[in-house]
Amino acid sequence: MKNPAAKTCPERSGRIDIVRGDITTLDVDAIVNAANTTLLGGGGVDGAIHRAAGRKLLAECRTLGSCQPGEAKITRGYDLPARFVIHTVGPFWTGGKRGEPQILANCYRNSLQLAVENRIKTIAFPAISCGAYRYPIREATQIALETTREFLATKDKIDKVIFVPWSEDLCEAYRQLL
Ligand code: AR6
Repeated sequence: MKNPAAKTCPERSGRIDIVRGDITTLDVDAIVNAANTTLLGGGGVDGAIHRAAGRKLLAECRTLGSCQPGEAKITRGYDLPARFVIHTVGPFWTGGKRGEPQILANCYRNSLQLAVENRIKTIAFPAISCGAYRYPIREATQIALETTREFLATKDKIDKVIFVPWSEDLCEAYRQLL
């Protein structure tokens, strides 16, 4: 991985791994993008994924139309090591009373469901909504892990889910929950 901190935060629990680093470098079947409703790129992990995947990703995204918060859509990975990108739109945090927890849980559930439908066995998630959308880290990581564990408990089609924290704070939050 390009991030020098990538060697820290390796943690494992059953089919869930935590690997700190740059999600665009991961050789997995699919990486998840924390996108916005236009699906036409942005900053943060969205910008990094579009830069690494190349212009063809944007071209395919233009064919998809918009994506509502909590929904997920899939494209190819183009120049990424990952074969697919699953684009989902997290909630913007405004205090937690506007359905943010349910929307965030839907991001994970719908992304995992799309993975199963596309025979994806390994999938990596960034910390959806934990950057520009300002979701509190502790609450967000709890929803990420709970929703994923519930999903994996009922479906055995996915071999590995990797959470990819970018910061030490996120890394620590996942580690404590595992
Ligand atoms: N690999 C892994 N995680 C990363 C990477 C990377 N290469 N780059 C950033 N992160 P954000 P959001 C972390 O802002 O909060 C975009 O402009 C980052 O540190 O990317 O869902 C979209 O277009 C943070 O912990 O996504 C939307 O407009 C996490 O990824 C908006 O931002 C998510 O931060 C979405 O905001």
